[in-house]
Amino acid sequence: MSEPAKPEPLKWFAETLHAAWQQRLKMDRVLFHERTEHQDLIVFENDQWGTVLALDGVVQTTTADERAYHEMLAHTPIVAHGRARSVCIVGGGDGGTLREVVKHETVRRIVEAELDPEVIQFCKRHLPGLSDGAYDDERLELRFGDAAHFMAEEGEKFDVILVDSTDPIGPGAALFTEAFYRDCRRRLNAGGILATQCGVPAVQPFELRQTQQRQKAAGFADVSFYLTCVPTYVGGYMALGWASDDPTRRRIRVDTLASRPIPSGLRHYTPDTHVAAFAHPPWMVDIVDGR
Ligand code: AG3
Repeated sequence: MSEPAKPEPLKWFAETLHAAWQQRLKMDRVLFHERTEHQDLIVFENDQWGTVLALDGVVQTTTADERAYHEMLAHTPIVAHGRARSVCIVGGGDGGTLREVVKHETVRRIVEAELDPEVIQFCKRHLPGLSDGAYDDERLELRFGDAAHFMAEEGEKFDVILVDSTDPIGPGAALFTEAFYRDCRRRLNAGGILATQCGVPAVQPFELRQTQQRQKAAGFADVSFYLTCVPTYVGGYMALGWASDDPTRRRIRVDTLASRPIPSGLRHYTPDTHVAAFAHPPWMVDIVDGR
């Protein structure tokens, strides 16, 4: 009698982001795994979260929960601005942020500064729903290479700058410095808004505290943050930094927001979730104030 075939051992992706807490996702099928010149990229399928993209051992996005991140990162500042014509996306090579930005017809020009051209290529191929054709948009100009260098150039100004970065480990660290925020401020038009990925406060309190301090040090008159919740960014709320020289942009009333053009078919962003995102639990205020 022949031996029954042994079941394949289960393969798990174990995230390496936190020292004392780890999430694991079963890799039902690996679609792509490569070490590029810049980073280790993997895309796999998972029954719970759909297609998962991880860079250097950290989950960057999943097709099941990415809207909570991309919609809030993009629409909150664009709708608060009210007449954004030019938007710069720093990072964001998976195309999710770009997909949301192109939904705004008032936006005439989009520049995306991405380190790694390979990320865009393989995301288009393996996670096509993330960019959903947005890389073909005529308003877009792609700039490859170090986005911190790009921001440091003397160049055009934008109404909104969205920093869709990794955490401040490896190449992403340059996008969390005071110098970088200073350059962003210089590259904003009057009334412009900078929004930045600032980590999950419960497990990365230093990331929120430091980015708030540095954005203030960079000279912005109004520095704050807003919240979303992305299940595969473990630890609860995720913080998105908000910096502008115009404090009124952060305090737009819900009915004013609702009277503005808002793309249809959104799954997470509404004028109500926009306003609610600026409600800060006291423990987060303490993190920012260093208590
Ligand atoms: N970049 C943000 C990843 C944050 C991971 N951090 C964490 N889980 N604490 C996402 C890129 C999506 N376009």
